[in-house]
Amino acid sequence: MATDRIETLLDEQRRFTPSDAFKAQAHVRDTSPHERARRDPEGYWADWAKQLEWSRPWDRVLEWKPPHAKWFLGGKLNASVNCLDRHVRAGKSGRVALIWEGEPPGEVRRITYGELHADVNKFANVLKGLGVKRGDRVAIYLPMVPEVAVAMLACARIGAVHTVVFGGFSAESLRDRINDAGAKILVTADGGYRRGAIVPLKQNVDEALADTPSIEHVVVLRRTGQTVTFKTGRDLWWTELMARAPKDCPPEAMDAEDPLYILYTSGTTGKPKGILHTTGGYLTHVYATTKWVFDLKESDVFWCTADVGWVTGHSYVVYGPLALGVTEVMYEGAPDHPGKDRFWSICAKHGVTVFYTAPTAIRAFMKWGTELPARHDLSRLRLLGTVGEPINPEAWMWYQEHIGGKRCPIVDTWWQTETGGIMITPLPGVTATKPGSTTVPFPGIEAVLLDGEGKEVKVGGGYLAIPKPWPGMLRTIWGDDERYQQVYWSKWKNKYFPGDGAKRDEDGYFWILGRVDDVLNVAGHRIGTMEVESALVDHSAVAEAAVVGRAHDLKGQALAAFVTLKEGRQGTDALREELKNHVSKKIGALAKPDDILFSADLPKTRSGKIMRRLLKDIAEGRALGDTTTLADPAVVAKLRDQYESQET
Ligand code: 7RM
Repeated sequence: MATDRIETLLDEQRRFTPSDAFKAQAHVRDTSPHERARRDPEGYWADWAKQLEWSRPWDRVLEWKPPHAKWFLGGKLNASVNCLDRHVRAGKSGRVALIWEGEPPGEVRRITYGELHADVNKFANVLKGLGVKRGDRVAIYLPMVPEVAVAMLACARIGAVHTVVFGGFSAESLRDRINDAGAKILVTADGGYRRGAIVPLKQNVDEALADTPSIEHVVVLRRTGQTVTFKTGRDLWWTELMARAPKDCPPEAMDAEDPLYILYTSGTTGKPKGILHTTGGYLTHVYATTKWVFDLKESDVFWCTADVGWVTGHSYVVYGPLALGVTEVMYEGAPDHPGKDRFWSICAKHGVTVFYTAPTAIRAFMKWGTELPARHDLSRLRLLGTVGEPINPEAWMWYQEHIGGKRCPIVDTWWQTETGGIMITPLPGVTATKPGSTTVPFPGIEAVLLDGEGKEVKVGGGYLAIPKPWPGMLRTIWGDDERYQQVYWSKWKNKYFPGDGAKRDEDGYFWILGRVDDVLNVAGHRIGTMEVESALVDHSAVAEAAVVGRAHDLKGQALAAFVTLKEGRQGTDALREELKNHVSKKIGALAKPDDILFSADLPKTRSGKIMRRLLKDIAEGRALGDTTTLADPAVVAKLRDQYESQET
């Protein structure tokens, strides 16, 4: 405890100020935008919105009827026009939008804004030809290939709402998302490459589609060339449809508040939430943050390593960078394929200048050693970013030294699927950074810390809260506005509750501590404990299950599952494997528990609540040395009694 405290104090004192050289070229060099935004937040956001192209101007910037906000009311625009047409019209059609690297080494495609524009127009016509209309939902289950951006922007062009499902999710997860969204079309591929192996996307699709009444057609992209089964009438090849599609597709004029996409994210129940984002405010928010947080210019090569299946891929691979018209890298595969220096070889080869990744990746790079980045020329890098989970100061320092060559500022950006865009972050030419702190809110965003009673904490620990609406905020949970109100807006009056705990230091800097609800963050991926528990009890041997997060060096958190078995079932190693695979099949490999602990009973409070703190202590080796003794009900009972007096 005492050393923790000392380290904290040291962290708070260790500061890095942007160099004069960085400052001199930065978009933002002083705190005047923070002040301007505080004085007139609506005018400030309207100035950002004016940098986009609208086919009709808005009548009003903001309508706030808590907990529902509308931004840029009456305004009309199209996201694909903002990401493509206006750059083409500005004479930038020859500019490279995507430098794509396939996982198999040597495979590179350079796609210009002009080419992307042409493909998006054609694919928009493909979708129209399949009967997709404004407001219809289209599910996308693709690997990290340029076509994923084409499919998303084609939806945006015709006013269809996309819902991208991460390729690592299982058939059942895909089915549930398709059904919740009521998607009419599914866009997928024969397979995708991952660590040299093939992810059988189409096979998962066939399994999922046994029970998805809303799906009318499946568009299949040929990526791996493996043989797949085709259902005549339902399944169609991407290339064949594209070859026949008309070239031009006039964009739909969308209302600023028309839905752009639904993205599912884990919550505290077993059922993922369909986060709904709309058009005008979202695009304004991601445009502004892409420009200022990543300080992007024409000369930059940006690389955000996130998969498009997550919100980071939506906002900082597709909509933000393309709205800004920059050149960016998109990489299909794993960071350690074929070698553990793949990311650095990509950075060197394409001259990446701004690089954005997750702490879990940085910790893996640390483990793999400094020799790997040292082998490559990373001198073009000028700015680094991180997102997804708290970064430990040690990893921050390593990133700064071994990737950034001590010359690159680091932007540690806090935000969520729900917030749409970055919320708390340094501005790289302005903000002094402290390793482990996300620093201060982006101009135009407010954030506070509240205690259990909802009183503001100026310095110290508390719950993070966002007291004012912001342009990129989620508008609702698809099909369940009551849940939207309950999850995010019922803790305090008219303040958004993100579910994170944080502390604030004397300088007003935020240090995000992590989730305070039953949501875990495993390797930067959000997983609900309930989802994993439901998957476990779905197995015929399991009577009851409780899942907790335990500290993990690389992943931040790992999943520990406590399982009680039905009468007559034995807790064997074989069953342990079977249960892990069962979860993988139900949800996806990302939710596979790291540990399965068989327990005679699950310790519960008198009111029947599972004692998660006790389970966490057991999983982390504090409460019980030898976990096998959990098979003895007397041990569980004793632990429960010891802990119950401490639980609140
Ligand atoms: C973008 C994204 C959101 C949750 C959020 C936090 C955690 C994200 C940071 C962070 C500490 C950060 N969306 N989180 N960024 N924690 N520092 N810079 O990750 O919806 O998938 O996850 O991730 O707990 O609530 S997400």
